[in-house]
Amino acid sequence: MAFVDEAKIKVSGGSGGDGSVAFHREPYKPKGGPDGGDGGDGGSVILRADRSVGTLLELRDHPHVAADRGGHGEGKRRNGARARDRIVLVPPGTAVHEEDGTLVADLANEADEFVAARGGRGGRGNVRFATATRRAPAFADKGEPGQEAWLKLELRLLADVGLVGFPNAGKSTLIARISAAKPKIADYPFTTLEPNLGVVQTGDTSFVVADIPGLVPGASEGRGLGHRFLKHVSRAALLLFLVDPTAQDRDCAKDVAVLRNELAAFDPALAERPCLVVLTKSDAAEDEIELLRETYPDAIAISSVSGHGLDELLRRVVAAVEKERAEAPPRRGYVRHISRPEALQVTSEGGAWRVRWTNAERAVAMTNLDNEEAVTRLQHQLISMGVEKALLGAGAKPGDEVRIGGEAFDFEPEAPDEDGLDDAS
Ligand SMILES: Nc1nc2c(ncn2[C@@H]2O[C@H](COP(=O)(O)OP(=O)(O)OP(=O)(O)O)[C@@H](O)[C@H]2O)c(=O)[nH]1
Ligand SMILES: [Mg+2]
Repeated sequence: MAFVDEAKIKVSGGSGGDGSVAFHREPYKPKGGPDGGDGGDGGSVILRADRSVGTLLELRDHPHVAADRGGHGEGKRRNGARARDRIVLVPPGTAVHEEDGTLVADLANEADEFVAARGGRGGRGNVRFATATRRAPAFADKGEPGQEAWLKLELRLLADVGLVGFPNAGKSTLIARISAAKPKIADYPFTTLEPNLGVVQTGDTSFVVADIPGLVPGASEGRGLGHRFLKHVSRAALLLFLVDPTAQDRDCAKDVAVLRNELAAFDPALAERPCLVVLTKSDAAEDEIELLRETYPDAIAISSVSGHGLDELLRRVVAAVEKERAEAPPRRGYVRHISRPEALQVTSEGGAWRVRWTNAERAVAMTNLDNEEAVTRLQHQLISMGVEKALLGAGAKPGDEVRIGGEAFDFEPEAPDEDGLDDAS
């Protein structure tokens, strides 16, 4: 399966169901009271980190995610059904950005959740609008529209151990030998084009190894491929620097210094990470390895072909991973709850007035504009919210066009009255 580490998705919460306009009917009783029930709430779109998912492929191919709308209310005070939330599984390590790049959630651990688009509230049925002076309200709320947003998801693999090395150093061969990963292996550079993850099981400990494309000098300026994938090892507890003693085109004694430079240019913290130097292909390069020992006295020599040195390598890796796990607190994923203070705004727009304010837009969206009573109530709501005052303050004149959300109205200002219709709830 292809590895996909970025996806842009559109999430849409379900709208609330409409409230019902209904009147009680019973044989021989001519005038029943209102009994229209409320609409149900719409479902929310929720992103949840789950280990059963390894890539963002599915979301990249199906970027539109919508939750169902709530059921409509009905007569006899029957409320509409609440829609179920739509749960979208993403790999642990998925970071969520808004369109402008703001990081809003980091779903780092299993079961971390983020409400990506809230469903709309159900509209109230006409039974809820009955008062002493308005016994037979012939209107109800429409359901509130669900939230919508474009989000950018970015996957940072949660590798415990990152394999870092020049192209052809033997990274993929090593991961294939110690885990069930089956990467492509070949005797030319840049064989690996996408990161491979492998789970290594040794005794009671299992850990995740990431094999990323080879780094070359200048990778941090965009040369080669490896740099783009360095983020996948940015959370690794341990880095293995793989040095290929058989390389002919360079001085291998300088490999680790060059690799470390490239890491530092990407993220200085990465260059400070605990690391082990691994001299590869020991079956084919005994003499060269002896020479390299002067530069890398603590290095482990291995052969992924003969198996030489692999037990010792795994022992040292497990010790480092366990030490890191014992010391490090569980990684904190987080969800930011952003509340953007929002002011009522009136601007002129092509000969009309545009009102921008979520509260007013929601009130309009929830009003059935074909119903005169409902429109009267909306007008009183807008007055008590201060919309009329703001329009007058901006210079609106009677008869001017006023746009709120997707609707347009004629401006007919009136002073707030006391007939009990004001309820801006
Ligand atoms: N003799 C010998 N050859 C090896 C060993 N490990 C890897 N090789 C060979 O080295 C070549 C490169 O191996 P890869 O595992 O593809 O190297 P890589 O580091 O993943 O390379 P890129 O993906 O291009 O960065 C292949 O021809 C392997 O067969 C080893 O332990 N002994
Ligand atoms: Mg490779």
